[in-house]
Amino acid sequence: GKVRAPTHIISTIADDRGEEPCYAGVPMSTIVERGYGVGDVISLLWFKRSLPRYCTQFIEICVMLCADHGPCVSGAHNTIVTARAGKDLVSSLVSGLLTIGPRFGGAIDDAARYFKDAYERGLTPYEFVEGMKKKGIRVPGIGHRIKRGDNRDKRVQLLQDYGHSHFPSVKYLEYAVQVETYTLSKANNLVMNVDGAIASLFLDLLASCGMFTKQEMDEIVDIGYLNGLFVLARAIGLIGHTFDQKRLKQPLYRHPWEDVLYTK
Ligand code: Q5B
Repeated sequence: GKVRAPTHIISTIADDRGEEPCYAGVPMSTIVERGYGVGDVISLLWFKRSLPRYCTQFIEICVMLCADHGPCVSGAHNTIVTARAGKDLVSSLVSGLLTIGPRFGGAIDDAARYFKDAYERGLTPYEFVEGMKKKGIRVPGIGHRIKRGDNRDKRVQLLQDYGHSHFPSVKYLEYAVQVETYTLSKANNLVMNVDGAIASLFLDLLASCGMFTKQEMDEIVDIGYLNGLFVLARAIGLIGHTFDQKRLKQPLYRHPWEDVLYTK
């Protein structure tokens, strides 16, 4: 009889065997005919379901807002130096992507984990922030090198406005704002940053859109899907920086001696 050989790979998100590829069971022709956007494709390939338009639009806004933040940030700097060393597109791109982590752009997952845990345990912002300080952990999603209480990040404002006008509930965002109010009372640079805004609003999306069980939400936060938004978005800018340097025929970068403190 027919005996199925054991497979070496299990895959549940995409199928390329038929006439056209399917993302989470949705054929490519449907994706094109219905005018789906990149937010819909992310919702199919990452979350394995079609999310309501206000959710996919939120995903697209995150991608657009995080696509680039100028040449001076860690990722763009690495990409520019690599492109100027004559390396190819992929090398320039990954050298920038590799800087994404707990300090730069990759604080979204930890912000979601800590905000969710603190909210569920009913911690006041004071208890949460001071508890983190005792553990020697910086609050992820809080703090910025150039943004201040009197020079807020417009991207954070745009995300908050979208959540307030489209989401059924913004309880996690409201908690994060209370945390920010407390951290700002300690230091003017401790604003909610773009990672913190995406983290708290994504918790609200997961909790209130009616498409995820509590167990699914916990798994998404545990696995850590949300840094993927920044990685995906910033790749757009890093590719742009690579082309920019090549177009400008920029020479090999060498950091000036005057800007180094040589000491023993
Ligand atoms: N302090 C972001 O630090 C930064 C504190 C804190 C408690 C905090 C820092 C941090 C958490 C990680 C995070 C995402 C490293 C940032 C991004 C994308 C970007 C980037 C761009 C883009 C900045 C001064 C004093 C010290 C610290 C205390 C600082 N942060 N305390 N919780 N979170 N945040 N990252 O300015 O007593 O003097 O020792 O790690 O959310 O990456 O545009 O650049 O789109 O590309 O270097 O927006 O906040 O501050 O290190 O001089 O600290 O504040 O303990 O206190 P800074 P420092 P003390 S968004």
